[in-house]
Amino acid sequence: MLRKKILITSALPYANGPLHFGHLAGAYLPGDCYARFMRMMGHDVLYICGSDEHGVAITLSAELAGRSPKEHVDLFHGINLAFFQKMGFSFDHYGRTTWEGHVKTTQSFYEALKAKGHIEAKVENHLYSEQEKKFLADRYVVGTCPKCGFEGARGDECQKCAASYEAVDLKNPRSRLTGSSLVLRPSEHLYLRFDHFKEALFEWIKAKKWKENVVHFAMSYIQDLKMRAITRDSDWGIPVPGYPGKVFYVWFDAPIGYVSITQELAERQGKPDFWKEYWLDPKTELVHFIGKDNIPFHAVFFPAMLMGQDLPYKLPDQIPANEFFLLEGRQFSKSDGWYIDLEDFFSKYTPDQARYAIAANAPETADSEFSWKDFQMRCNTELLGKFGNFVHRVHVFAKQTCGGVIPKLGPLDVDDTRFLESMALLVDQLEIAYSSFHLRKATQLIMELAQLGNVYFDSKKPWQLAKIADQRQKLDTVIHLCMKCIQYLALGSMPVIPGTSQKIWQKLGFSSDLAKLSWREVRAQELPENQKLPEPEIVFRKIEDEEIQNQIKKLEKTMTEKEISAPVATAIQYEPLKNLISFEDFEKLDLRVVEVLQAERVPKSKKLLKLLVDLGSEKRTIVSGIALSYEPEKLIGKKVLIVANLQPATIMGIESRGMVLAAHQESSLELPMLQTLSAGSVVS
Ligand code: B3M
Ligand code: ZN
Repeated sequence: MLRKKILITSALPYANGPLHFGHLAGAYLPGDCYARFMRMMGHDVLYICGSDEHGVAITLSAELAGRSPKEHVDLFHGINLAFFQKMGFSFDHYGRTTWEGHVKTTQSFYEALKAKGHIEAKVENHLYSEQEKKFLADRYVVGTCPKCGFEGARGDECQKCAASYEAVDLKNPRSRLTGSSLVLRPSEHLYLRFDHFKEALFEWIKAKKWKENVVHFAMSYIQDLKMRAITRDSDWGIPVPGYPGKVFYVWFDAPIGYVSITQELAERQGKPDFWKEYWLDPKTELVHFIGKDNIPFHAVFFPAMLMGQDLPYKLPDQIPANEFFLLEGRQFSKSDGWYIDLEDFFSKYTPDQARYAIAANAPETADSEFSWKDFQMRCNTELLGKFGNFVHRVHVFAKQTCGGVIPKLGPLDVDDTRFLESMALLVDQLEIAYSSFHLRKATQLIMELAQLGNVYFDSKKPWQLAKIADQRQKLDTVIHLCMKCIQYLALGSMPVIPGTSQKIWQKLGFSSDLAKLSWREVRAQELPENQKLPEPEIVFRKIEDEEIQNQIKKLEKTMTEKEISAPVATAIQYEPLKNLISFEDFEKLDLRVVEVLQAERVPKSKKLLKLLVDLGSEKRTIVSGIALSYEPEKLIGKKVLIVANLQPATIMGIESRGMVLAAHQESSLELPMLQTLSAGSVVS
């Protein structure tokens, strides 16, 4: 068999928050299973992944969390790496794009593109915050939707009418963090002439036998391929040579991370040129595992960047892109409480149970989901009921009736031969499934193999044979063949449930590390007769209904407690009207006009402003949750309304005496203001 060089990548996750099962199903678990299988097939596999640590998604959430970007990515790089380790991932290297060597590689990609005339500078208007003294990226901007007039519209698309636009098209654009209004300012940016690669990309993709959705997506992108800005105004990212204050756009540097992470590995191994053996060898097979939202970057933009290099970089050979993986029908979302607490999960269940349940539902052709009931079924009916029980009953039987060793294989009858042939056929099919990225199919085949073993065992009734003296040879043969089935189960399940597969391999009396053995050799290997068997042990435990109900209850509680984010284009949700009150009740309220004398942000709070207000007769401090909509300076001298006779309350250590009245609609907020009357006027 030809030994191939296979360079496998899984999309570099943003070090921006904890990863969850939803991520694993698309770009990660399929990649790990493929890498594990290909290694066992004897190929020279290099599996690369790491943290994507630049970009606006990082700076924005770092800012919201009150951390520096560096602190933020350090934190989540650590958390995500630990998660991958817990889940048994077999990356050859899990690097990060803040590695210092990544700067040089990214800049050299740029220099090569520039030298070949693929880079162009262009001046355009961008949104600038005079208060923050910087240009703001889309995600930092809110404003009024140019289509529907919704006032709290995001910088790139309107969450109310789903229109998508450029941030500069928003009316009344404001900073999402400070509320300050923004102005248009010209700024020069560098553009990569992707259009130069249109023909080459077209010819290249045409010859590819990729998944239909990938080809389709890529081709439609190419039709309208334009130049795209590859620089941003920011101080967090890879500096653009000769352009102070600018960094490369995260999607420019992130895929180059695949290369630089390989380079870092090479350096660590003391063979600095080792990376070239993969990236620059035309015989390497390059496989990118990604989620469907990353298709254009891996099938079009990054290949164009590679085509524009002097070095003969490998272009991807396969891009197995998967769909999305939901939790009980909704997107995983920690902030909405719609998630699985992983610490709790791993205190009860094993990584292999999770790997199997995710693989069995892998979102290969359509979105799929993790559901607790399905998880229970996969674990109880399949892993335990079919797989675990078979292994266990055969083992216990061999211990009790075959002297605790692998019994001898005697002459075969028709059933035995058929059993052997059917097993071999399933192993063949498993090879095909793993090689062709059909992980779901692989899990089905594993269960078919286990079921085949169960049916054979039952039909041979070894417990009856054991009672008849002259059936010894027959009995030994049956148990030997059942152990053969366990051997195949260990082999066939290694890529998906490596921990369990190693365990059952050892239960056959082997001490070798199965993952390091050759698939073909293990497959062809005769079971060593009389090999001593260790003590039997249960590999999967039953999951009780109650546990699952508790998990579902936890989620349902979230549903009722939290308002789960409504679908995009729904109508305004009006607050229900409150119960009637008497005039006397109303008269109890003391509403006043006050003038704002001072206003400042409350430290460590994004929402709160501390106001000093004048009621005419006295001055007071009021803490008000309006900082997302009003910048403090803009309020000074303004006359707003307050409830003056509300009991004082201490908010973030500040005594607040009164409450500012504000009108709300979804995430927008506006203060009613008076023009003529003076402070102290009564509202009734
Ligand atoms: N970090 C986006 C994502 O996690 C991005 C992938 C980079 S792959 C080079 O979906
Ligand atoms: Zn809109």
